[in-house]
Amino acid sequence: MSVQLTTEGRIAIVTIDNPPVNALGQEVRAGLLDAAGQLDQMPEIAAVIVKCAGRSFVAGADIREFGKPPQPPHLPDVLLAIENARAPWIAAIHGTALGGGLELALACRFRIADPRARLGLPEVTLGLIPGAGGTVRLPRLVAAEDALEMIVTGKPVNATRAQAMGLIDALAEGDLSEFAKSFAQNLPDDPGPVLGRAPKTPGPEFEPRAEALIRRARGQNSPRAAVDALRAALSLPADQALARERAKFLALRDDPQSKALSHVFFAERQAGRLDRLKGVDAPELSDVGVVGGGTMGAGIAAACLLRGFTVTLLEQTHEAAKAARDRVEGILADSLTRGVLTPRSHAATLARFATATEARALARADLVIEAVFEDMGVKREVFARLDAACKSDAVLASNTSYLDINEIARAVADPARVVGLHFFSPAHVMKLLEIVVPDQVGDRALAMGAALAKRLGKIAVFAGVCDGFIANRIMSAYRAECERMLEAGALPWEIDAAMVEFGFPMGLFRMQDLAGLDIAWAMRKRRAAEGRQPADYVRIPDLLCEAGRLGQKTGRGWYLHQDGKALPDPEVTALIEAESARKGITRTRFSADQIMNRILTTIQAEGQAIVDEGIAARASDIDVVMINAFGFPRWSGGPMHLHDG
Ligand code: T1G
Repeated sequence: MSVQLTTEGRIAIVTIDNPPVNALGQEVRAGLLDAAGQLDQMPEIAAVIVKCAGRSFVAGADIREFGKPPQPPHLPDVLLAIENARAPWIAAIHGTALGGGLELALACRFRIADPRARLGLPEVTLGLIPGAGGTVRLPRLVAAEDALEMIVTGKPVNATRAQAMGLIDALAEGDLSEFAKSFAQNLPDDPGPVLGRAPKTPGPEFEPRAEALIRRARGQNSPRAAVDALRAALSLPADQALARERAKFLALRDDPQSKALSHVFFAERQAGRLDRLKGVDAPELSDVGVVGGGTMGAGIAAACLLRGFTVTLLEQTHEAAKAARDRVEGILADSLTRGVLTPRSHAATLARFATATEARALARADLVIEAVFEDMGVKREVFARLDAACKSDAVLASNTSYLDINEIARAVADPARVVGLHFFSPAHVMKLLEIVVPDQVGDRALAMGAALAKRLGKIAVFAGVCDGFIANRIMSAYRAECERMLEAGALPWEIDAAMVEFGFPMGLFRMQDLAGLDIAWAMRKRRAAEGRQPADYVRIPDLLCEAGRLGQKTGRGWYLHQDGKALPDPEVTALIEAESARKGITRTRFSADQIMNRILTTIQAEGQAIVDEGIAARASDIDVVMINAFGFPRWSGGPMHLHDG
């Protein structure tokens, strides 16, 4: 039974038990409705506690039911029965109350929460809006501006904030169940059903913020629908507002964007799975070593520190170690400024950080991540040193973004302990982590990589060994296609505009100016030296670099950078046109659709090749990589989902 009803004296307890996250599937909805009906016939019951077994309160509707015909009883009806029950219901929340889970709590007369709980309405992240009264009940409990943030951004709030907002009535002290029973025996004055209360009056900040959130949503539909539903909740009688909300919710359920976003939700969880790891326990992981304290190494060290690891960062000299420490402390100071860390947790985090110049300082590390200069000789020398200095079961990882990890692994006695962990810059911000699978890697090293990703809150994708793994290999393919379009008639800002219009946060050339053109230039020169230059090689990027145009850091790259703006540059137009002429190409105009078709076709073809070669385990992994590495619009579902139509 996924819903059990028990009584203790005049208190009834309704327990939801639907692993893994107590989603509100059809059986749970029916169980709740049945319990409400039974309790209305039990006059001896003075109050009802609804709580969940397992690790969390209800995490929402069952996303696996989306795309299927909705089955009765429908959640809004179940919640109305609870809201109008004879005896007041009290939601006892632990873990997370999300989506329909929070809507269930909002339909209760009172809400109490464990201090570590989080409460949110993430429906917009799935291309939906709350569909069971969330947009109508929430602004009857909290300020309109707070309701706006929760509903339109989908970001959860912690229990302390929830209490301050008026979303919950009390923070549980000690055991949640015992606290709930005590609360039920000493109920505050009954404020009546939430729907019977007047909505809060929005302040002057409400509309400007609402419009800003709609603009930030770019091509996604649900944030605008969420704002519209909230505006109705603030101005219409509750029953009319509920009807508006339900109509918008059902329309969004049929919108391709919600199907795409549900696809991404499950794809991101599946990407971190590898059949060979089924049944392999996550190894002990608390002490991390990082070798190399440049931008990547410092970012990786900070990411690990921010998630509670002890970190030792190894550099070659004391000066380099000091510079690395400054970089890491700068990131942690920013976390303190942004409130991610409190002064106390900031001090505790710093206490877990050490730098060193001798490899023996890594003797206790469970995992060591190398992030030194991208040169095979340098990396092999580092791994040989780690092999001697680290404990025998330490996993050794390389952050290399394109060198052959199999060759790196051959530098140690037991290659089974070498894995690739490819972070994206900035490492403490970007969600994606490519776990690269060398030929001789052992399950334990792979499981260590997966455990690290989970602890860092990153999205892991397993990648086979090839040039660029998954993300950079696809990026190289569509970058080459864009460069061919430059020769054929397009201009950088036209290609970037088409990509932004499609939903990318930034176009390819603008992004290259930001990162710097010299990195790719060095790689192209190396490939040329190895005789690996393609026949249809486009010289235009080299011509820019040879002219000293290395991107934003030199004031000129693909764009002219002035006063913080990236401006089309006639000099670049002239350089491109001259190169087309030199190759005897008659330039033609490209529409935004033509540009995006060529980019999408290239991405999809390279993605399919990566799957066919077994570099990626499944097509949806390509979607996960493109969305989380390069900002491919999430609401599209990703290039392979789009291709499947
Ligand atoms: N429905 C179905 N399965 C779910 C689920 C859900 N809502 N949430 C998680 N799972 C599965 C997930 O696929 C995985 O399964 C397992 O649970 C553990 O998840 C009416 C319409 C709750 C914070 O958007 O944010 O309510 O892969 O790996 O990292 O208005 O899951 O093991 O087989 O993520 O500890 C709104 C989505 C729905 C919450 C836990 N709710 N879930 O994170 O574990 S729409 C959400 C999460 C809605 C109402 C509307 C997270 C989590 P498997 P996990 P986790």
